[in-house]
Amino acid sequence: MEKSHLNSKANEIRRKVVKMITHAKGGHLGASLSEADILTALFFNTMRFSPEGAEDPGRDRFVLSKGHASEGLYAVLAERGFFPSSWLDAYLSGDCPLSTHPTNKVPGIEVNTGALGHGFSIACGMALGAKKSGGGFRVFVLTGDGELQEGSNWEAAMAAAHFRLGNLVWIIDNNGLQLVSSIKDTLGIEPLEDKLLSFGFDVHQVNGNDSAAVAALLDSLDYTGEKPHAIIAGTVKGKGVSFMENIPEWHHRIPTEEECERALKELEE
Ligand SMILES: Cc1ncc(C[n+]2csc(CCOP(=O)(O)OP(=O)(O)O)c2C)c(N)n1
Ligand SMILES: [Mg+2]
Repeated sequence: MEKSHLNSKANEIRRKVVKMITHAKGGHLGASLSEADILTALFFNTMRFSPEGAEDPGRDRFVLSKGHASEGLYAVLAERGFFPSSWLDAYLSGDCPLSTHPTNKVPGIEVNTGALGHGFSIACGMALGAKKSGGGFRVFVLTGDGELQEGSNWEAAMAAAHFRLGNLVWIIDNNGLQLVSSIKDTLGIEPLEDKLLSFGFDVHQVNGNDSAAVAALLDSLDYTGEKPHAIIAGTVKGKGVSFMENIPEWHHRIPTEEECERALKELEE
């Protein structure tokens, strides 16, 4: 997809997320709106991964370590044709395979996530596997920023540098909020850039709510080098809906029908 179309595609993803969560009366709205542009850049621009090649051993891999934000990923996968859009309407109902957290029963999803702090380690293992087997694929992992309070991420970070995983990209959805409050008031993670540099990463900052900018950055990385990449993606939790942006309760509040309508209207503009 042309980079100039990515931002409107991300907005379309947001509309689907709002509808799914309102209809199902469950999910994590703020987190899915936060990540929409990053996922759009990955799945509509960067990754060599398509429904036809879903089993191809050389496909790029993606791990949504912040698995609670499953709705954004489901909407993107449906739009890319991994499964029918009707599944989004059935989210959380009956025997629909789409549950609150991602599982590999869903086409396009590689690993089960939701317990924070595991996805980055899994992604490191995948990237190491690609290097050892000569598989040549790249691995992209999206963690939250609050998620970085889990110590396992820092073990994974050490391993990524030690094993020179230049084919690994760690994207941090840096929205400043976690479940009920801000990260800085709970357990701060700053100075994040200095930490990542000292761990041996090739570090970049980007506006994570500008899908075209994320895509351009991902295109510019050297995936054949020795340094793993880390992207600090500045985002807003609840992005795109004025009355949800930066409001902690929208981590998992469910919109009323009226709020849903208002949100969809804002996302059309
Ligand atoms: C190990 C673990 N502890 C707690 C939770 C509950 N939980 C779900 S989302 C969340 C906050 C995550 O914040 P962040 O990583 O910043 O993601 P965001 O929603 O802001 O994108 C927590 C604590 C969990 N899923 N896993
Ligand atoms: Mg966060």
